[in-house]
Amino acid sequence: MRLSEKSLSQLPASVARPAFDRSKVIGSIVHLGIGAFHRAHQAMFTDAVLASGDLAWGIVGAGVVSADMKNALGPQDFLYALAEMGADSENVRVIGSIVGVFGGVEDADSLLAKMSDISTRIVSITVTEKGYYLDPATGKLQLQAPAIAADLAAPETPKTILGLIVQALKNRKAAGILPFTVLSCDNLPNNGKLAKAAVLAFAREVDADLALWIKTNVCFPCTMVDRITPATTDADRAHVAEVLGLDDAWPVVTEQFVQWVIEDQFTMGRPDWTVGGAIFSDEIERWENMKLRCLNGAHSTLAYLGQLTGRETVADAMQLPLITVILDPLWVEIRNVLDAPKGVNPAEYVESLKQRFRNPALKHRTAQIASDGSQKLPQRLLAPLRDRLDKGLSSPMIATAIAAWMHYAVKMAYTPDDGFNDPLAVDILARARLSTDAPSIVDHLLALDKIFGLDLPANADFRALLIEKFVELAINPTLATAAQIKV
Ligand code: CS2
Repeated sequence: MRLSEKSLSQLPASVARPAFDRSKVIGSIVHLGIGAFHRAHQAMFTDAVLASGDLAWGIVGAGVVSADMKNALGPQDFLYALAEMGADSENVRVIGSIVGVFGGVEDADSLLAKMSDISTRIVSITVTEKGYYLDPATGKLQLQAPAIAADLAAPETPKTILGLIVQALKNRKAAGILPFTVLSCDNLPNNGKLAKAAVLAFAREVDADLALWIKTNVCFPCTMVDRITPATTDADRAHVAEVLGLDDAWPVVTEQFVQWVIEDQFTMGRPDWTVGGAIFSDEIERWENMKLRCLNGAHSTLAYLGQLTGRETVADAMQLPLITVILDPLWVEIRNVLDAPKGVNPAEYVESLKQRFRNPALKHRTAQIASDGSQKLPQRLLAPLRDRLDKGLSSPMIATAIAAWMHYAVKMAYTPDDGFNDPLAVDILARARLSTDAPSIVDHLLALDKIFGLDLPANADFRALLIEKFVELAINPTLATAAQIKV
């Protein structure tokens, strides 16, 4: 039997479920990008708000590219199980904060209508780094990206998140309805500011007055989001079905740790997410930098080294002495230029990350984290690198991490069943194949200005260090780097 409103009563007593009247919940938050992360994170915080008795804040989700989530959750009244896994304990609960899901391009018209409606007070987003169509090095909107160009050619029938947000705001302005808040929940530094820059750049192309109105009237709070949430597997589905005694087409498996820090700027009010443990703070940039550099920076490093050592999951990669020998000093380099939030001890923060990465219950694939490197390296590793360069400090471990990404790219360039996911894949792989000589490979990849800007390739000391680390990794017998590389 399938999980649904009707079958809730059959769940074992150990499984917590919504105790509020879901039929009274108002869908006032539209969430764009309803994947596993959103359902492990924001939807859970919002579920706590509803459980506290405030039914004004339900979520209407949208799969921006596909209808898969709508098809999975629709038949189960949008309920799903959230399995929070620790090293030796687990907690499975049913979340009820999602009250509707739009699916992909075919629902774009109804999604736009909902976003234009006065009932929508917040539009939140998790579309990953590349979903903002910003150039990673310059932060400029990629007007030539096919999806953006298509939306600009037909702005009244938008398909991208930027087109949808701008057109919905245009409709609201015309109807005299207050604008919603745009709440970015992606792993980008100053995510609210970047979302604002992307929306304004798009709006300027459509209507200069509208752009000005958005600039003056719409809030784009920044947020720091954190919860390690691997993609759901069939094994997860089977496990959750066993615990529930019911089938759930798309449960979420996550860790027990969760953190959400939000800048408190909302145009039409907001739920009291603190009841679920969220923090409202005006130190958001510090929180974001600590998380992006310490957690995500190390995560990417582990993912590339894990891929080069044949370790499929983060927990497996954490067992390798080679990796911890690199990670520990990497964290020191990052921490030395970190401006941590008040009251947070970065050394303790890093210790807690080690525990989280070692969690054997999470099968977090290094291949998943290794994807989209071009979009991730700048904020995760290049930002602390630049801070160190400004202070005249050398960064051998950050250079090692970047060299590991380069080796991963070269390896994938020579792997016939290409599994290299990156919006810049074609360019990266072509450059990785241009030469077999180690220093030239580094030069060709370092010349990707969309990732490294113009400053890093021009820095002779950094270039030399990067080549040194690239060669070190190439001759390390525990790493399976591409055989073609000549050192
Ligand atoms: C990961 C993140 O896939 C990745 O790049 O580093 O998704 C990470 O698991 C989350 O940011 C943790 O909050």
